[in-house]
Amino acid sequence: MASSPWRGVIEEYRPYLPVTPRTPLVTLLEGATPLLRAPRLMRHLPGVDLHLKYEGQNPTGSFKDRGMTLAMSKALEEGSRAVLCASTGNTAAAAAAYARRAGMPCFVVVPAGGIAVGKLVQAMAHGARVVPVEGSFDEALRIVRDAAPRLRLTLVNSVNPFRIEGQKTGAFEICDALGRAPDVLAIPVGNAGNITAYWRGFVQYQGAGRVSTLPKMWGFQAAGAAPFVLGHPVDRPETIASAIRIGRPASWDGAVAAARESGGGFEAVTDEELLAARRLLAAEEGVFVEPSSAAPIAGLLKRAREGRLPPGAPLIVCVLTGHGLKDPESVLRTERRPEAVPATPEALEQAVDEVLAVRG
Ligand code: AN7
Repeated sequence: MASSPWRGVIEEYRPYLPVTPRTPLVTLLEGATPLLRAPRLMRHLPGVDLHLKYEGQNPTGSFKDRGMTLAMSKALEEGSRAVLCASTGNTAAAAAAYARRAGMPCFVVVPAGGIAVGKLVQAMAHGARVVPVEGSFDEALRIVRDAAPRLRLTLVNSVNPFRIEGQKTGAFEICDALGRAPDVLAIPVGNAGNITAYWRGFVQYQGAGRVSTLPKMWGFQAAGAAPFVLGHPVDRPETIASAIRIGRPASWDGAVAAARESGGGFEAVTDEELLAARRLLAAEEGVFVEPSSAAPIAGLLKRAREGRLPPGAPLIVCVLTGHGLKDPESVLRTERRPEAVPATPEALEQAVDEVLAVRG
């Protein structure tokens, strides 16, 4: 008998979410993303049983869809006339798509020149009004928090509690797939909503008796935008990973609590380490992510090099937050565009020879 089709995260996890039978459902059937074992990467991580939660497989290509389905459903339930967010790109793409699904106008405020092209075109394609501001994401967030109540727009950043509630379903799916909680959850941290959400999800699942243990929460930041590593906000965050170019995270307390209560912590990785990890992941496992999503991989590789992997064959899950197609330009920093050759079998043969000769 065929298993019943996936109904999206609200229907699948309804008892754990703040919805009622009257809440209208705004969904693109997000969730049910793959949890992939990563045997080739594991060769670089002695003793680790590594799994990848590939959130790039969500409808708009990032984990934001989990939070947006709930935020948009609640906005509709509350009679909202339009939604607003600030974004480094993925929130904007998800808000734009789910707003269309809800039949609502959407306004997104982004740092001018500061978001990846794939995300910008998603927001445009879904008909959002994109407002680039001459400032950082942190300034954009300050502006929308100030303006939302005055303009009577529903704010759908992760300061909206329904965003966090929806995103915690990622933790549920990991536990359901493994039949237990992982020993470590490794996750990129920007505005810190997602690490807050995952921790809440694991704790809630344990409270409901669905799992008996909790993971250590390891948050990874880009070295130039690492307020949690430094212990204070960063005024001019800088990194190639534009998604996590954030200096004043909104969910500061939630992230600090997740790290402290779980016995985890925060670490930084350089842009070079991010790009190298992204490349390794794509080349060895066939999984393509945007630079920020490679942060946990880069962090684990760094710990392996420094002999700081935990003992006891730990089960580690890396949350790969966004699809590689979001940020095609970043690929051209490490890969050369192929040059055209004559349209002859000989030219093709030569190209094949070059590769197979290299491989021996
Ligand atoms: C791919 O879209 O903040 O720590 O405005 O797009 O929950 O902020 C995106 C963040 C990680 C960090 N990976 O998550 C936005 C935005 C990707 C992201 C993060 C983001 P949070």
